[in-house]
Amino acid sequence: MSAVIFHVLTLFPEMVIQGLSPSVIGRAWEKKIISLNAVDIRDYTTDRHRKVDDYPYGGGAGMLMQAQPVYDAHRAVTGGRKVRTIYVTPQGTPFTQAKARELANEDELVFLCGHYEGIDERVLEEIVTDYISIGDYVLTGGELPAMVMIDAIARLIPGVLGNDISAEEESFYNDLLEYPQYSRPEEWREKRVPEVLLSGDHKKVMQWRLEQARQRTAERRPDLYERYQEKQLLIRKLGRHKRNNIHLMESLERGCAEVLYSETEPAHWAEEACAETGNRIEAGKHTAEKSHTAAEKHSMKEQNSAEISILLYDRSCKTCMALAANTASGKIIAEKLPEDTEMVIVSESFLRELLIKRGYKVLGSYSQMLYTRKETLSVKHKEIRPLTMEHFPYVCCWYCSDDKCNPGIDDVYVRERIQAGAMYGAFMEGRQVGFVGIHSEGSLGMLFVEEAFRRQGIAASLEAYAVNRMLERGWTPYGHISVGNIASEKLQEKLGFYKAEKTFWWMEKTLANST
Ligand code: 9D3
Repeated sequence: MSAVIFHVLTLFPEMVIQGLSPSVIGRAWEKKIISLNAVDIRDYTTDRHRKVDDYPYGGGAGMLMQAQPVYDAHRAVTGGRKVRTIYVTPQGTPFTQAKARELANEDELVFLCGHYEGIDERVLEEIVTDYISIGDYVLTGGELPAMVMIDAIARLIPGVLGNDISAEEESFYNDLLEYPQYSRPEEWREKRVPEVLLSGDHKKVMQWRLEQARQRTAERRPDLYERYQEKQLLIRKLGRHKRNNIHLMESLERGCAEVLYSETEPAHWAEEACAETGNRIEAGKHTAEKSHTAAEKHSMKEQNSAEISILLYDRSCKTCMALAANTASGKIIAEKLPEDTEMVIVSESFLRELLIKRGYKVLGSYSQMLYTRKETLSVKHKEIRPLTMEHFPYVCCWYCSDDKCNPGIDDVYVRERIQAGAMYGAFMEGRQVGFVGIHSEGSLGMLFVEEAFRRQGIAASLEAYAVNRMLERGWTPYGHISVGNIASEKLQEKLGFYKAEKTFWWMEKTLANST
């Protein structure tokens, strides 16, 4: 993978370069993980006085940037290719972390910085794909906003910040502001560090921090706090069927998923659905037997088992998780599925069928297993550590080669997981013999041990190690195991995992996309 390129079209190129060079972003540039290209729009003017502005038609204060130099500068950078082009403007949509995540997936970005009172609308129509502002206040130009966005986007690119699970996923209390922190000395200007932090009681410390984070958020960001409370309510409701819903709960808890749809009181729908079938039976007793095929009966049972319908979307890995209490909400969910969704995890057969009609295909069926205890596991095999890119060929050799065995897994994905610090390897006297990983949507998986090194507890150690890493982050470890992979199920059970009653289907968007 080549470096992600940030082009900036501006009248002040040195401002952008000098602003970003001394920072972490500058170091990433040196390491060739990213590349910065500041282009002086003035270099592209055809005016012999190097003029790039003129008066606005219809009158009004100030000057406008002309279309021609902007267009030619853009053309010089893109060579006519379609490249995501962001006009930084006070008239744009506010920049958010979600937007940063979205843009971090691009290989190349162009930022256009305006000056004077703006830019001739015609060139904007030709080249701009996104209009973005950084907030409701007035600056003197678009350079600082472009730098702000580049900083926020670049730090999400694997390798820019270093090799641990990214700062993004690191935070314990997503959706809340950070708790207050203290360092030495214990007492400063008669202010003591809160006693609980000196107690050494890890559990108490966590509780105190969560409470502080809550209070702070409620006080300073009531908007965030309201969303947090709504999510917490959903998590509590999903918790009534924890084994079946842990993937949804964890996505919400870890803050990686947006709620695109939720319906927590569909009980009356389920009743209606039952009443309907009931009526049908009353209306034509002689056809009643025939009208209930095995599939229908199964579907009715499914309809009654979940009292929540929910659609979650993890933008970073373009993965949806859905739970539908009944076919009516199933239809709503199928409709609300974002255009760019690549994977969907479902557990209702009617939802699976709806998705097949929408151009998704089943990758495989899986059992969901979760580890609900808080205690870390003992890791017998000692040589286990996070993988770096030097181990990439090994993982690819054993994991990406077999398409049938590992659907949906490719070397791009493996690279991303390693760089996210989410893969761990087992070694024997320095030689790698296996690995395990945490998937982008949060489940434990990718377990592999070389044939010659099996039956020595290395797989169990790898799993235990990954479980411990997840527990450290305050996560509930869970994983998806191919239905029928008894060996893996047995291993998980031995470690203390429980299996959900439901079966889960992983579905992938097919190229031939029907509507
Ligand atoms: C008189 C109309 N002004 C709009 C409020 C004109 C104007 C003011 C400031 C035009 C450009 C600018 C310079 N600002 C940006 O280019 C800019 C910006 C900002 O000022 N605030 C927040 N986000 C951004 S992104 C680009």
